[in-house]
Amino acid sequence: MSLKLFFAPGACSFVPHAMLELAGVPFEPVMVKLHKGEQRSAEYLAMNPRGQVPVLVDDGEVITQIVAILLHLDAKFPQAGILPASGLARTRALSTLAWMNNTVHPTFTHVFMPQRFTDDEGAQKIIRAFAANSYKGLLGEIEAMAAQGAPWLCGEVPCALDAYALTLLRWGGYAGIDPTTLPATWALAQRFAALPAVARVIERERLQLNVYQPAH
Ligand SMILES: N[C@@H](CCC(=O)N[C@@H](CS)C(=O)NCC(=O)O)C(=O)O
Repeated sequence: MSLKLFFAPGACSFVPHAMLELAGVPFEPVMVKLHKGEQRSAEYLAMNPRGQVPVLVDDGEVITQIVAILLHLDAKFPQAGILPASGLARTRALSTLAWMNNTVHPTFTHVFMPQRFTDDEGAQKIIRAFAANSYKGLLGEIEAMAAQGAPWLCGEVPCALDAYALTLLRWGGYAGIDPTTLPATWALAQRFAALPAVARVIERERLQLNVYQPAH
C-alpha cells in the first residue's frame, strides 16, 4: 500500500494531512508551493487538472476533493476516528463537513482571492469586505458548535471537523478576525494543535496558529 498526500502549507489540505498523521499510517507528504504556482505546472495538472490541493494518491489512484478523500481514508482506517462510525452522529458530522467545504471555505476564497470573481479592482474591494463579514457570521456558527464542548466537534475523539475548524479559524486571521474573539473555537484549535500527531503536521507545514492582522 502506498499513500501520497499533496498538500500546501496552511491550505485546506491541512484537514486530510492532520487526519493521516492522527491515523498513524505511513504516507508520503508532498509539498506544493501555491505561491510559486506549482499547482499549475504541467506535471501537477496532469495529475489534477483542477490545479488544487489536496490530492491523495492511493496505490496510483488519484483522489481529489476533501470530502471524498476523508471518506476514502475513513473507510480504509476506521479506527482513526476521522468521522463517527455510524448513526445520526455520522450523518450530522457529514452534514457539518459538507457545509464547511461548500459554504464556509468558498466564502473565505472570496476574501482571499476576490480577483477570481471579477477583474474590477473596486468591485474586488467590495467583494472582500462583504465576504469577510459573511465569514465572521459563519465562524460564529462554528463557535456555537465548539461551545457545546463535546469536547471535540464529533464528540469524544478528535475528528476531521476539528481539523477543518482549526483551518477556517486560522484563515479568519487573514480576514481581520481575531481568533481570540471566538474563545471556544480558539480553545478547540489550540487543543487540537497540541495533539502530538497534529503538532507534527503543524511543524511540517510551519504554521503559526494565530495570523490575525487587524484590517487597515
Ligand atoms: N473543493 C475543493 C477545494 C480545494 C481548494 O480550494 N484548494 C485550494 C487551497 S485551500 C487550492 O488548491 N488553491 C490553489 C488554486 O486555486 O490555485 C476540495 O474540497 O478539495
